[in-house]
Formats: sequence, C-alpha cells, structure tokens
Amino acid sequence: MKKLGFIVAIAGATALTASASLFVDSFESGISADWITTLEPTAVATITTGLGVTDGSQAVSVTHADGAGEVPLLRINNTSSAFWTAFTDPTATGISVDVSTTDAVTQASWSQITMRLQGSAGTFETTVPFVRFAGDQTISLLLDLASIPNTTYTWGQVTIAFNGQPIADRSPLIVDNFRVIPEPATIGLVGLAGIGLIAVRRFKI
Ligand SMILES: [Ca+2]
Repeated sequence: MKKLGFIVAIAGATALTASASLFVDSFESGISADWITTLEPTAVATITTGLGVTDGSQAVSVTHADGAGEVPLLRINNTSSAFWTAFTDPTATGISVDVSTTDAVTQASWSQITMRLQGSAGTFETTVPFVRFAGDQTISLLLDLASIPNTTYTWGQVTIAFNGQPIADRSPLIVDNFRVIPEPATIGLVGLAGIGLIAVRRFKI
C-alpha cells in the first residue's frame, strides 16, 4: 500500500523589530562580566540609581582616589562576543556612551573624559572636557567609526577614561548607555519572512 503525504511548512516570522543599536549595555542588570572594572586599583565601580542615569533606571558609579595621570574607569573588549559582533558589523557607524559628574566642586582647573579604541587596526579616541564651574553635567561621547576600519580589527578594546587636576574633584563619575550604533538605513530592516514548501513521500507496505 502506498501512502502519499504532504507537509506544508510555513517558516519564518515577520519580526519587524526596529533596533536603535547593534549593541547596548545600559547596566540595567548590573555590571556584567563583559566589563573590566579593576583597571585602577583605587577605583570602585558600583550600581547607582541617582543622578547620571541617562537610560533606564540605573548606571555605573566609579569612585576613584586622587592620583597622577589618567584614570581608566571601564573597559570592554573582544572577549565580549555580543559587543565584538556589533563593533565589527559593517553597518556599525559609532560607539557612544554617557558620562556624568555629580561633583559640584569647582576648583578643578581642568578635567576631561576620553573614549579610546585600541587594537590590531590602530588606536582612535575622542576626548571631551567637563565644563569648569558647571557642577553636575553629562557628556555624551561618540567615537565615529566612519573613518575607522572597524571591520578589520581582529582584537581590540574600548576604554572609558578620566583625566583632570585635581583628579579627585570629579569623583564619582557615572557611566551609562553604552551603545554600538548602526547606520540609519539598517534600522528596522531586521524583519525576515520565508515560506517553505516541503513534500514528503512515504511508502508503506
Ligand atoms: Ca542605564
């Protein structure tokens, strides 16, 4: 006896989920293992819900002591597969992060925040100064990948670092809303749909 059966499969989904970033870590679940927080022996990174939260409801607060030279606050690198996949994506156009100071002390003669990319294809960075006598403030850093060969990196790291004098006057520093940003044209094109037709012929005796 011969039996013929057909199975029709409709596969795929029309998930037109718009995404505003290729990668985002807003520290809403705490400080993940992707982040290296022990770069500076005197720095302590904790979660905060206060001023300086620019996305969601919490951020990282890094308290550091006075010292000489630059204070690296946080670092993420290629061991974070989610970040690295986003960074080396051809559509990635930038890396952004918000850094805030809750310090109202005004005697700091100068202070600045840096986001630095270092790796196999070179070193690039952006630095923005805090405004003196301005009290609490937020700096949104953007590392523009348009001129950076990010797709050719085989390893690398992104460090958020502070410098100033006196250096302790901008402590703690609050870090939030770290993102790898895609080019605008790719936003919303994540949807995928497919229809498959499978015919299965079965024989029975
Ligand atoms: Ca957040």
